[in-house]
Amino acid sequence: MDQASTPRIRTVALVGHSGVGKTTLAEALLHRAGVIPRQGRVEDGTTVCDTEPEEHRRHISLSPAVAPFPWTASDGETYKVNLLDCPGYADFAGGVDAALAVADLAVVVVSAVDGVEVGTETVWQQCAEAGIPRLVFVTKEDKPRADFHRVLDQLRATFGAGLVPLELPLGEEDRLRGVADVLSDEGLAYDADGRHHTEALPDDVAEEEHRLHDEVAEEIVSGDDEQLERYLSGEVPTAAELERALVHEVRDGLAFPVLLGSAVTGVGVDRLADYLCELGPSPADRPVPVVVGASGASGGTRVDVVADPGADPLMHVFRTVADPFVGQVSVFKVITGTVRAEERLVNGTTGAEERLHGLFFLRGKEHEPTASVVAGDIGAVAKLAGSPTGSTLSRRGTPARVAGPPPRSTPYALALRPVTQADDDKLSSALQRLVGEDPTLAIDRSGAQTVLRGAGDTHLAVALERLARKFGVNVTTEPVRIAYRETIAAPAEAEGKLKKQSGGHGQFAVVQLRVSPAGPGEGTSFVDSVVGGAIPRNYIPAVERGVTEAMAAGGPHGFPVVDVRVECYDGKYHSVDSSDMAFRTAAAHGLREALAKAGTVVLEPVQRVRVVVPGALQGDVLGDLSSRRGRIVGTTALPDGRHEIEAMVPEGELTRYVLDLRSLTGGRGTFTAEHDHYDAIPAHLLQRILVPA
Ligand SMILES: Nc1nc2c(ncn2[C@@H]2O[C@H](COP(=O)(O)OP(=O)(O)OP(=O)(O)O)[C@@H](O)[C@H]2O)c(=O)[nH]1
Ligand SMILES: [Mg+2]
Repeated sequence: MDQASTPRIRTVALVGHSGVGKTTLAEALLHRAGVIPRQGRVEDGTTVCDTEPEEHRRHISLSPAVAPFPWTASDGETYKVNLLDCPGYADFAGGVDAALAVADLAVVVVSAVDGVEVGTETVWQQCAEAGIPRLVFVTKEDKPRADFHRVLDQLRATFGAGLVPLELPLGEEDRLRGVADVLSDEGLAYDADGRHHTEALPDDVAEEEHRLHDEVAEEIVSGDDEQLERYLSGEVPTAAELERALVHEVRDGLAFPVLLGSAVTGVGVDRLADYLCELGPSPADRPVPVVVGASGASGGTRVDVVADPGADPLMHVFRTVADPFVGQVSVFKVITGTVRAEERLVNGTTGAEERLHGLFFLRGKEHEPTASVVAGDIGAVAKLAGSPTGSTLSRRGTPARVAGPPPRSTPYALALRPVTQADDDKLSSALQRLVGEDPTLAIDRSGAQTVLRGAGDTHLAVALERLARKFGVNVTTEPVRIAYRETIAAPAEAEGKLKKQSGGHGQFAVVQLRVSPAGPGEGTSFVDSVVGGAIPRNYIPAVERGVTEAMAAGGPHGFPVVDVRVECYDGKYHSVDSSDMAFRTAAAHGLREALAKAGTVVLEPVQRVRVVVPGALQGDVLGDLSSRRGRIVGTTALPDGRHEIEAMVPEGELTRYVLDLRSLTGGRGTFTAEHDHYDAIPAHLLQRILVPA
């Protein structure tokens, strides 16, 4: 593929609800642009963008795939379009974040049959938060029950002002044969290979098209002062003039053109490519905020960097792939300057130098070598030593950092059990590489368990399949154990005694302990109130150690002991047979005795949960939280009509909450949860959590 110039690059993220047709649309664009001889199918696992077996098995995309193609648009210019085909499934929303962080335009793909879905709303919100200009492509117009008008109404009802339909369908469902161009008032009929020719508008469309043309023209000129003035003086703007005005409104996020077609029949696909090039911003139109002047993770000054191929190189790694052949591949965007093969650049956070061995362009899993990658373009390089996703590389002495997308929460977790010793030996480095490839995963420890955290059950299932396939590590999973704790509700005293004196070097130690409840969250404390040398000073640390170890080892129910004040107020020793070990052991005995006497209460961790849902679903969510022993703290109406519910819910009731909330709210509910405090677990539930000894 020829080297493109920065102003002619268009980096476009395809986003939308799962199964809406993004990967198929990418395939249709690549085929129409002539970079692939045949159009693959998702069902056959033959598309350019769905490359992994895990994707083929599920017929869904799991991570953002890069697929560039050259396009000569109707303005006669040749562009390079970098498609970023994003996953639609909720668990993989992190992949959308990563793509939106480097895209200059998003195409929100909507099905002409299913209309606006929850995934459509989610990506629209993501684009709005990332400040990304948007087009809408209504696809699947060839399918039964396709209804463009219904979908357009839904789009306007859901997303408000700014939706500008530039096309109307000529026929729909199996009678789809083309589109009416609303700016030029022409009919465009398509033949079998996705090429169109103009024709007069058929009567059944003409009247509506003219009405829509006027509506759209008015909407477009109202966003452009100069055009508005001429329009009000009775001048009719040409299609080209309207398109020119639209360019700015799209770039400023004021207008969202709506196009239509079918990725299977090819109707409208070439027009989409034209509009991506003619209406979409180039990288030079969208300066990138960069923090410069400070090596390391903090400090520095924020500047907006404009993509300039002549400037010093600055590149940002937005994706990392563990490739079976070349090892680790880092996919990057050149923020400014031109990155050349064999260049040496420095990681702005770690200060480490990286040598760029061999650059290439990625298309799905295909690699196309290149000597350089210019400002605004997307390239890839293998074997960077220490620059994971999110890293920024620049010339030595000019450290810089590009802020990546905000980290996502990981509400779903599983504990991993390696199948064999070999698996166990490889586990931790394999997990590091897995997380390196997918930064929306997190590794954690809960007691002795190794825990993998992510967005949901599919996310973790895919991660474990990759762990086995890519890194050769097999594991089984089990639920993450909840970190229960124990404490006492009443004071007690007990003696801890160790006496083994049957000739030779014996062992002797006696401690008198008093335990009393401390306040919630106060932790444990040890007080030495021994007087008169009943226990020599040098043995007191051993007593304290014995007490602390016994509390960590667990109370009568086997859970670590918290919020207890332990006082050692007396004891006995033997000048020969006493030792640190003897007092440690006696102290541990004594503490267990005292806890058993006092009686312990099992505490469960309680999380502060904030759930955001559409108002209509608030009641269901409140009821569900109460059924999880949740205590509602409050509810707040949000400006966008949604409601935030705050509640305290035992952690043990939330292990599958991300999945349950998704099904309860049809995917429209989101939540965050953080540890807040411990609370006594109700007696009737104690049996359920006790691990059989
Ligand atoms: N008839 C018809 N089917 C389509 C069209 N576009 C996609 N499909 C079918 O819709 C299904 C889903 O298509 P995908 O391209 O995988 O959808 P996606 O948006 O990439 O899905 P995710 O990767 O899960 O987000 C496949 O069976 C496609 O064959 C279209 O324009 N017309
Ligand atoms: Mg897909």
